[in-house]
Amino acid sequence: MDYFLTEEQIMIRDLARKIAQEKILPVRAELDEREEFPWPIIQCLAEADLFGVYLPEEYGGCGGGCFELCLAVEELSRVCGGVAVSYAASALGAFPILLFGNAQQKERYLPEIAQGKKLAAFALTEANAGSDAGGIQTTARLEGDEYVLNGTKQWITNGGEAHIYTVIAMTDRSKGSRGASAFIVEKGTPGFSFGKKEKKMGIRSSATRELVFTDCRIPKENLLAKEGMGFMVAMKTLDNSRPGIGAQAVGIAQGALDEALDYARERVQFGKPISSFQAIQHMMADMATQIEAARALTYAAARYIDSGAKDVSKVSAMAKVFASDVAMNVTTQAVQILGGYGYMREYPVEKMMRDAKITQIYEGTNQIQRNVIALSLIKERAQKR
Ligand code: COS
Repeated sequence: MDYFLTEEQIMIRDLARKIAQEKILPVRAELDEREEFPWPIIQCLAEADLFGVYLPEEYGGCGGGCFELCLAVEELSRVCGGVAVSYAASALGAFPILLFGNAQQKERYLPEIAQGKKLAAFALTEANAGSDAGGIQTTARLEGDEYVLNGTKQWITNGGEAHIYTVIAMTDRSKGSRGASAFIVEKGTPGFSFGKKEKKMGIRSSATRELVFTDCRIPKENLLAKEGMGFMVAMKTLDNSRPGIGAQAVGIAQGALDEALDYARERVQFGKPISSFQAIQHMMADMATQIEAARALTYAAARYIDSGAKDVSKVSAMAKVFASDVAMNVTTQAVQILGGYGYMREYPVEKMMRDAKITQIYEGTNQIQRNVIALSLIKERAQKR
């Protein structure tokens, strides 16, 4: 398919593909096995200017948007979902600053994120507030010129590795989700510490940790937008970043199909390559068709966001839900095509299947995405009448 990429977009895609092939492919199994954060690769992506593809030029970025970010995420994911999410989570952490930061906050934080000198992370989830994001318990109390943060965030991607954290905390619990606010917290701030690194099923080279705030004092200038806008900041951030999960899912699925095709062409049973059997051919045809549909929807969603459209929640959720379900299905089919070999760690498809699973869960479970889509449909219909 031709998605009519500009020269710059082709350059971004090809650069990410080259780094994925040359730097990530040789080490992905080892990173997965050792659950090791890919700092040398992060360095390489930074040197290639890939951390700034979605950021404005005035802050050291390349002037692209969600679409450019998706192109890079897809290529990295095609080889390793764990490395790709370590890269993408920095954008997730940067979106609240990009979308809601004032000029000083943007000038202070975005250039270092764009250069990949510092990673960012986004902290919303807590032990008792996952799908029910409005139920967060972490508090931020204004005392003089400082906010004092207390509470614990759970399962934060890039936790411990990132330097810049955008954190959602309650400034007025009595107001429910309207009492949440968003803050920037830097690593090294007294009272801000990290829990142990989580052991995960997939995306094992990425870092997932708790963030612990114990009377952590931050300057009041680190409030993003206004008090009470934190839930909105979080929702708009997720609206912008969910097509990135779609791109991650498309990449993982494409990587699995590539492996299945190579294997099916070489594997001989009953005297013929298994690619000559219609049962295998139909599986691969369905996999390829699903991937192309997921890619088209993801690209359309990202471009719609970049167009400046206001109500992007529905299409963003659609890209995430569809592509992640495709990734789970395609990677499972790839393991099936490789048979016993597919189940072995020696072949990459078992890792791809493990990596695919999280795309149906993080940045909002697929059940929540369906709620978002359904509520938008109902609202749109009501507005038309
Ligand atoms: N953009 C702007 N505003 C939004 C919004 C969006 N996408 N979604 C909701 N809001 C606003 C609503 O308009 C409402 O505003 P008012 O208080 O002014 O009426 C407010 O936010 C609360 O909305 P709602 O009542 O729909 O919130 P709920 O508590 O029912 O939760 C869901 C809505 C479930 C969609 C939300 O909690 C969610 O997205 N959960 C998943 C969170 C998630 O993705 N977690 C993953 C971890 S982060 S990596």
